[in-house]
Amino acid sequence: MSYSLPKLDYAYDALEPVFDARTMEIHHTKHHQSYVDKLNKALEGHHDLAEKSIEELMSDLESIPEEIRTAVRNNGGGHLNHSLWWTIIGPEKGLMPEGKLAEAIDEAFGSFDAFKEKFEAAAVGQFGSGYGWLVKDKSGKLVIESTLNQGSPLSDGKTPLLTLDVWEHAYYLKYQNRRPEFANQFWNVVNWKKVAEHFED
Ligand code: MN3
Repeated sequence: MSYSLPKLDYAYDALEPVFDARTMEIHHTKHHQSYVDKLNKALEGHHDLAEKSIEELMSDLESIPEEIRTAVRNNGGGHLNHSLWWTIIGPEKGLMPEGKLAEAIDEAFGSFDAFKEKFEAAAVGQFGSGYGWLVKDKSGKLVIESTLNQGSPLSDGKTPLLTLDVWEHAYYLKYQNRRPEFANQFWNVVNWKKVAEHFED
């Protein structure tokens, strides 16, 4: 068994004008594919590990043999993080959190606007490449954090709900150095229905 690139539920141009089609296509078919290929390569000869789901693999990095652990952390993280990323964005514009998720956001951050401000600050402020996150911690509390490179909160025992990829490959063609504008535009394409599913899991 080996890992494979997930299909998207929408066309590459479906998120225009927020995310341009060219960026979406390169991001999916080149960047994400490359993480999948390098992960499969790293796991050649480790069939027991390659049988695991990507979530299982990344939630127990300590059990990965040391000689391939860095490759799995980087490329398994790349596969896991992008697999989540494609699901929490979508063509339905202007969605908002609802129900229990909306209540939990208000409770943790005071308001939806306060949450957005804090999340954007975490994502925009991540030095170099990485991600901003909304996660559910072990006690079920909502927390905002950022990770470097392809680090995943799942490897720290947290449940990722929402993420913003702030690697330059995610925005440079359209936004160049304007990461704050990209982060602000991101809210227009968040698929809050999917975020709620991850929250309720
Ligand atoms: Mn990316």
